[in-house]
Amino acid sequence: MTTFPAIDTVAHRVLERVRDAALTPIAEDVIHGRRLDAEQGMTLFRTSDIWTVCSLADLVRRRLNGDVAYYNVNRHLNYSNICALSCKFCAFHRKRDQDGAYEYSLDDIRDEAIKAIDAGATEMHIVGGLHPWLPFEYYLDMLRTIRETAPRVHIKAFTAVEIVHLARIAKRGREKEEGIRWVIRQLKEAGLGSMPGGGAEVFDDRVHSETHRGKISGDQWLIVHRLAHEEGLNTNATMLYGHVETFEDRIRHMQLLRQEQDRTLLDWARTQGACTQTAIDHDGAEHEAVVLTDPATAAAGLQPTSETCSTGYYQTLIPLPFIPDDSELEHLPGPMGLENLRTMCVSRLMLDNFPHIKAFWIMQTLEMAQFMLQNGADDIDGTVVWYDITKVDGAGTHQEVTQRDLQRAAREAGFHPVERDTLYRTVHRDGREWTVDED
Ligand code: V47
Repeated sequence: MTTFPAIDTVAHRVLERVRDAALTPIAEDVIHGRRLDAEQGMTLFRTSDIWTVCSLADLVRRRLNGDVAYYNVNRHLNYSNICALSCKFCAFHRKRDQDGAYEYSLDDIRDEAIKAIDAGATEMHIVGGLHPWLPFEYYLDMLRTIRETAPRVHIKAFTAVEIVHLARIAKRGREKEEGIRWVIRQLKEAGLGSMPGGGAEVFDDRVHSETHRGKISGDQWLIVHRLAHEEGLNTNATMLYGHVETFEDRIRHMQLLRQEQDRTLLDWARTQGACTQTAIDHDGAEHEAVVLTDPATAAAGLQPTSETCSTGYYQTLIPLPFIPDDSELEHLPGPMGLENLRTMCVSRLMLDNFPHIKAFWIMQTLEMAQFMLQNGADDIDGTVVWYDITKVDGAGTHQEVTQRDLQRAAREAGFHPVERDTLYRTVHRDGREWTVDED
């Protein structure tokens, strides 16, 4: 593994080699840890000087996470593809009487939990469609079954839209915050450990009505995550890009997430002494921002952990490139490699209060995810095994890589592979046995 030069030296070199003069003030802001605004985000999307964009993202990524590349040993479980919605970008959903429709029984779920233990998995990542008939008890029983069968495996489950659906079927009212909070508490008591970032798509009304009408709005998605944080659960966020949205939509999506994380982390930042700055909201108002990418904050290793933060928070953003195959939007081309790379970089640069940015290898391909480790991403997700939601280039449902594959990908990219658990604690492994570094 080659040694990466000191960050100051790199910053200096980046500044010397900027080819697009519009990027010079942005580079200076990034180097000094100043928050970037929407216009600067747009410049990063439009410039032809991709080298500078990549170099700046890499600088920030190394400042926050050094030479570590995270992966995990997990199993994704998509318990049912039957869905009341018909989002146009989604090739996963089926109606109940349609070919290929399925739902897992509790016995199937128990078998999956046993397989997770046998594989030494630390996490089960569970999401499914909005099933019109399964009762609320099914979801609680699912969690309890896994808890009983595999007590040490972390359950990361249910996107915000599923939580709202559960509030509705539990007759707690889908619009009401108390109902959603009640659902989150019930799920937590049954074994839920955190929430994945799915279903955020792009927070924009036009995109919502063109591609996923009927699904919860961006505002509702953000509220569910806010409530989950208040209930002590860490969550992730996604951005599904490369279909009908604009660059402006992507930047606004990032700004809204960044603003929410400011709210969530402000108390933590004040007590820990992390950098805060005055920032302008997406709608023009001023607020106090938490900037983890500030050089002093990053050098002090100040990142939220479950020990130091009294609430949950966003851990990672996962930019998801739209995969058109078999969806109603199949006529759209979907983003290509450079677009994916740039979006990863811009995400890293804009989301200065997210500790991690993930390149989900299933959607990016392992080859691109490896490259993205050098361009903003510090995590490539896990062994996965079965994945039903998207299939790149005709892949089947079995989409598995070994730990060795993930470690090799990280090493080849010049990083030190570190197995993490869902909460980004280091895992020490001996075959299928593992322990975790407590915070
Ligand atoms: O919610 C659906 C998206 C998401 C397509 O939190 C599509 O750690 C691209 O959220 N092309 C599921 N994307 C995946 C997801 C995820 C993945 C890995 C890690 C984490 C995490 C979360 O995939 C869905 C939807 O937004 N999606 N169809 C498509 N055709």
